[in-house]
Amino acid sequence: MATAPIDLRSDTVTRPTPGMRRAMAEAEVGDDVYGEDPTIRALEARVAERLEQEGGLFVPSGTQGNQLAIGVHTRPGEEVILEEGSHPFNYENGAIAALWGAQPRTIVGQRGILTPAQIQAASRGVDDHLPRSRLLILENTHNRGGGTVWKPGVFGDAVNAARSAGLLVHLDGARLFNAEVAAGVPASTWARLADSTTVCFSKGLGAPVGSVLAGSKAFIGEARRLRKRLGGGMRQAGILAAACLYALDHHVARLAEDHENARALARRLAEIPGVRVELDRVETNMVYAEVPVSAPSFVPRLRAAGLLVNSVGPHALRLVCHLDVDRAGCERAADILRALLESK
Ligand code: TLP
Repeated sequence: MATAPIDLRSDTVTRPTPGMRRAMAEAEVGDDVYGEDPTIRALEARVAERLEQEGGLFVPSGTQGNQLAIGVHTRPGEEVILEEGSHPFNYENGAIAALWGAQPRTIVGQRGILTPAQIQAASRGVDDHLPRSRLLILENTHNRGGGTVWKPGVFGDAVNAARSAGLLVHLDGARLFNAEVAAGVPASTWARLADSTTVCFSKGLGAPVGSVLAGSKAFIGEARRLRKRLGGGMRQAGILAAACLYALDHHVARLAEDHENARALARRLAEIPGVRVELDRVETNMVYAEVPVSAPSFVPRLRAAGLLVNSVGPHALRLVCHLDVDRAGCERAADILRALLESK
């Protein structure tokens, strides 16, 4: 029997576990557009409490959470400052401009991390010629940065710089629980400093669908209106929220395993002649590796050999560890990659 491929393209590929499926099957549900789904309400309250926010809003995706935040915080023509490799700038299909008419202004960070001086320099003064700088978006962990964790003090300094410049702050915390586990401090350490935060359950936490956008009561009221406009009002979606609640209870602490697996994978890849991995960049569940061949043409060869990864540059691959791949799977992944490179 052929063995199943090892899928390290993303932590979004996880499948719900039997326990999660049972929780989904047993979920109490109602019509959430009427605000009557008790499981969704419970999830929103749990997340809000964990992030030290007044309220939460269940949304289908991290993208929708981020975009609702941008929609509430900005007006057309205003400027959104964000890191050049950030998700909302690169992977949300131009939504900042298309949906809200806001203008992105990017800063090149160090592995996704921005300094107060950079934030200050990117914020504009008041002048009839200039767009109004309105919102700063920070990403934790930073995906393109390597799954980087913002040190709490450094994050605090960035937020202070934003405040001095009169900016609101949104935190894209798609993998905020990875940061929590890696840094050993609660997710609220970062979220309580921001005006809004998105967290995702469909990444390393293993739920099939679902994110929560958190913020003040007034912010959530506005986000709820915009969610309806985007067609994001869901009905008996407690069946999905149940998976997210299950993930909060059972899948947060185990993220440490994914982080250890990523480090082990990175070390093994770094031993392959011609492969370059910055080991100190592996802070959570992601490994970025440079290979001595064309990454886009290497990916289909890896797939044929039973390893799925994404190419993210001419020579760059991204490998993401998650709950569906154990240590042995990660080691096998490195062995497949080595064997193919040696046979080239
Ligand atoms: N990231 C996905 C792809 O879209 C790139 C991945 O495989 O990593 N913020 C961050 C930091 C993300 O990494 C992602 C997903 C999102 C937001 C969007 O979440 P979804 O996919 O739920 O819209």
